[in-house]
Amino acid sequence: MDPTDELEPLVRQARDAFAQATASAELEDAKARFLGKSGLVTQQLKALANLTPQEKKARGALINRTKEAIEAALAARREGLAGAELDAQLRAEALDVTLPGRKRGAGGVHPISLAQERIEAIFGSMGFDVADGPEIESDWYSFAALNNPENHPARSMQDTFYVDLKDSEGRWLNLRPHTSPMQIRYARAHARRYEGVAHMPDIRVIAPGRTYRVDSDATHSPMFHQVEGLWVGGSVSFRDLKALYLEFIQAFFETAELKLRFRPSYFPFTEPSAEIDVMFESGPLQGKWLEVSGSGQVHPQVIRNMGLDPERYIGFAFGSGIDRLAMLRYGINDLRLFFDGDLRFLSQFR
Ligand code: 2NL
Repeated sequence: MDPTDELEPLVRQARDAFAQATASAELEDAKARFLGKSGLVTQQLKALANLTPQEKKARGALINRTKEAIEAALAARREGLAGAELDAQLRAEALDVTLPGRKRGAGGVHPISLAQERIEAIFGSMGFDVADGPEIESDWYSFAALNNPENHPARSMQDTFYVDLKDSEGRWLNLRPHTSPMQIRYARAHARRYEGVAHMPDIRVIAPGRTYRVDSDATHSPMFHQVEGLWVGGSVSFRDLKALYLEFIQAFFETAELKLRFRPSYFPFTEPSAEIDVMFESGPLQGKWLEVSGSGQVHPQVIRNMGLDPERYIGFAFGSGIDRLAMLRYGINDLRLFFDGDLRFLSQFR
């Protein structure tokens, strides 16, 4: 009998066990069963002790060949498994390099800011300066300079936000309830600059920005945006205001198919005063008068508070809500959408 064949089943058994191992750890377990300290091959080697030197030689050689065959099978299986494991890992960690990259979200300009930028550009094109100033104001700029009577309800804490600080006259500072204070500041600086000069250039300015009133519901926000306009000169008239506002509103809404209506009203800082209504002659807002602004001839006392002589200078002013203009222009029906910060809304203006 060929002694080689006697241990052949052991080699086959090892090959089968190695083939069945599907992970490296299982393969090392299988190895231990054959080549380990008390493995089947080692048991064969220990059994040599009972043989004669003659027998030992032949048997030892046979066991060594068997051991080499098993080690070769083990090495082959190790290589096979490592390859399979690498394949599996590469499959699991596969990168699809053809996927589009992750974009950094692009920001956008808020619709109210878009509207304000349009307003600034339109009035800028008509020779108006854009004035910007403090949102925390003194009583004088917010109320007194604008001819507001001492006990006017607008000055009450029910209507105006006050700040826990006082001005130089000991009156509480407020969050400006309109941007008129900035126009007063601008007009006073202008008057001072041209004091004693024979031909003072007209004051043409708009003051857009944040304003504050104690009011909060579907159509009022405690913080809102206003644009006021002021035109003061030696011979400005209501028709200048009418032409200016018509030009502005047509440019803002990008249509000449609209009408303006000046409806008598009252403000402490203008006399006479008028509400400005607009009616679109086409489009989704067609046929309804919509209030878009207050306006009027600047009250002589307010002209005086600008540091100018009301006998020499006449002025016209208006005040419009930017939020309302933006709602009309972009077809927005709820003011609160502007301030919720919902990206589904805001991203539509990117
Ligand atoms: C309104 C009313 C108006 C003005 C604002 C104004 C400013 C100065 C002097 C005189 Cl510095 N007037 N601004 C005039 C009339 C009306 O706004 O309810 N707007 C939404």
